[in-house]
Amino acid sequence: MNEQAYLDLCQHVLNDGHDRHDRTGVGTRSIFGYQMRFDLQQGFPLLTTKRVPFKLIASELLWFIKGDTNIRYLLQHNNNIWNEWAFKNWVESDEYNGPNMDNFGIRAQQDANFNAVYQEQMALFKQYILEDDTFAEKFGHLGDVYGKQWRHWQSTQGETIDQLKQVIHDIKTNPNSRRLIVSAWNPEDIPTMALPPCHTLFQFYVEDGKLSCQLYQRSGDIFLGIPFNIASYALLTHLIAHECGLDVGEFIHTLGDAHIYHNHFEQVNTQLERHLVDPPKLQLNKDKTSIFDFDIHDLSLTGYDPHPSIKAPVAV
Ligand code: UFP
Repeated sequence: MNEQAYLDLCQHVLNDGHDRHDRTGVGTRSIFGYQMRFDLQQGFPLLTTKRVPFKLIASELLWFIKGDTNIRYLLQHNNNIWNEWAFKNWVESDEYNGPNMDNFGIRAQQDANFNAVYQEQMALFKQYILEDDTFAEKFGHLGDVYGKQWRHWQSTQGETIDQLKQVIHDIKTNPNSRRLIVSAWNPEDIPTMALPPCHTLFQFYVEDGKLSCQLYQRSGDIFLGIPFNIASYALLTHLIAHECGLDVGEFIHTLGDAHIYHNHFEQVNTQLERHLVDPPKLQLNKDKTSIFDFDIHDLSLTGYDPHPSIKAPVAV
């Protein structure tokens, strides 16, 4: 079973990882360099030992594919995963005249009174983004994130490179190529990015009518981040295979610093005690041929009957 590869990673890091300090101050147990393989013919690799929210993963991926970097699309799909980054733009701007929001991330976790005020401001922010075009244009953009690098990489010559379109064209016309690569790691942009890309580079490989994809992820939060990343790239592989008239092969997940945060140990142990169930299956709308035309209603999962979700604090 595909999911066993993920559970083996968890167990390996718990047993053999190094306890280290990290940027967030939480501390992790970590290893360097690891690889998991998921045979996409065996079912869609959304974890079953805890519920993982597929719709959030799908709407975020469609947002990347569109080359969109404004959170408005995500909010229209009830997806709040990038809100804090855009909210920061607003509360640090001259136009913000509400209560002080310095260090809102940490304070909201530690102080219930502050959290209530923060939630109010966040609700207002979301409303403005959704209802006011000028406001959304000003404060909804996240800058140099995945959508920009995949679809609108800026060259020093002032040209825009559409890596995703190019790689799809190359898979169709030159499937044996060893250059089927999309890179989100743009050294020039790193200093101005809130979070330098975790999924840094991916490559495709075509064999026997099947499309495989390998991702190099420089940094992986094993409990919260990696389950999302596996499903996101599995979905991307399905979508591109669909457009190229190929079957799906494997998703190969190669990790740099793979870590479990010290405040996730209990959750990981709970998950490790659970039994695997059959993975779901993915259905794509056959009437759509280009991945750039897909929307959330063109994707569905059947047979997803996981164990309940497990809550854990996000390290910021
Ligand atoms: N992280 C993931 N997957 C992602 C993402 C972030 O695991 O897709 F965006 C985690 C990895 C790490 C933190 O724990 O977020 C990023 O911190 P750093 O930049 O210090 O590696």
